[in-house]
Amino acid sequence: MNIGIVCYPTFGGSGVVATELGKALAQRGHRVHFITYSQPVRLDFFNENLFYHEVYVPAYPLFQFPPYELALTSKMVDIVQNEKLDVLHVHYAIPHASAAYMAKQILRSRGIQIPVVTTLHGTDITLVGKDASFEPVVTFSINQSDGVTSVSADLRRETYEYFAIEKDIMVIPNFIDLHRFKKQEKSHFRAAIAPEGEKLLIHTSNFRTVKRVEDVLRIFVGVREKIPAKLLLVGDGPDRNRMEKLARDLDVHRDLRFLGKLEAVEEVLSVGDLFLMPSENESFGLAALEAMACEVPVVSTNAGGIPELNVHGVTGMISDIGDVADMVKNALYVLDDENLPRFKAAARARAEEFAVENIVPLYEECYRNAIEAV
Ligand code: GMT
Repeated sequence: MNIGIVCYPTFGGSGVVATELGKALAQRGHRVHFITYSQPVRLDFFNENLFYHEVYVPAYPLFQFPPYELALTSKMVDIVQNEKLDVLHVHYAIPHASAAYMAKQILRSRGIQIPVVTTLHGTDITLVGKDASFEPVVTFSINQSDGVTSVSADLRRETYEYFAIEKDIMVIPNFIDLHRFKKQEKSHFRAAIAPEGEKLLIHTSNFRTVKRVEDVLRIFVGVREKIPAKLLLVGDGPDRNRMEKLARDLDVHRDLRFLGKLEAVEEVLSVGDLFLMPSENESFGLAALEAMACEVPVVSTNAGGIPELNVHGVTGMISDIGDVADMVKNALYVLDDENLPRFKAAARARAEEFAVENIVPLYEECYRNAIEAV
């Protein structure tokens, strides 16, 4: 197939899933055209089946808000028509699904039919999409898609609960490249970070409020009171400065490091003993899946789709949102030397169920259905 993928090109989960999907599809012989405003961060290699088309928004003094959606629509029309795409797959409803709807109408007026598949990733539904500023457009553009997928059953449930959706939503979970995400030999790194054999806790996120990074620090404080431990925080975002200050106020700053945005996150995960995901909202939890693939068990909340990934008592432990005391107790249980090897092995085994090879055929099936539907 000749497939167009529209996504955010950033480190965020939806952009990572879209990029990894495009790479996997290209390896399976499809031609994949990425359409977005800059080179996706994980689109970092050459493949004869991969193409990248940049959306350029011309500046004009009248525009207080550059009309990205219009430039994106025009680019979609151009690429569908000239590259003869079979299907357009947009990741994250806002504004990609409505731009795709507009592109589809323009193409129809030119005698070209293009099926649109929309993948809902999370905050496009649970946070931003519900806002009255966007809800009518989100509802309409989902209903106008020829195929709709969500990354967890919980996100599908929430979409039906809050939006008047008439379409079937197919659940296609996040997936992982197990050749890239596996435990690597990084003992020199571990020795540098935890020279006294301390347990190593890891958190990666975009440091937004939904991630509750403050709870990460408070869990770490509780764990460190009982056992020697270090904490690595990967990523960056709005709450980072506040968290650096809080770490100093809590007097744990010497035992943790903020590593910023990292491309090779699997190298850091390879030295971890426990991954912390105390999110308030998480449609799937790709970051936890990446950790599990590197044999790192997860202490998480029960938010959104996390329980569809993290199996309580097997791959990690689950607590209510905000219950820091319970997460401290759970972390200590998982980190106990009697329990840790079992949790590590189970985390990897669970991650293997989400291997890219198992999940990508589901998207191919969805494309075929959408193409037949138009
Ligand atoms: O986690 C984020 O805030 C980024 C966000 C995104 O849209 O890029 O991630 C969402 O999509 C990921 C890929 O499907 C999911 O694994 C994340 O759980 C989801 N984040 C939230 O629901 C908060």
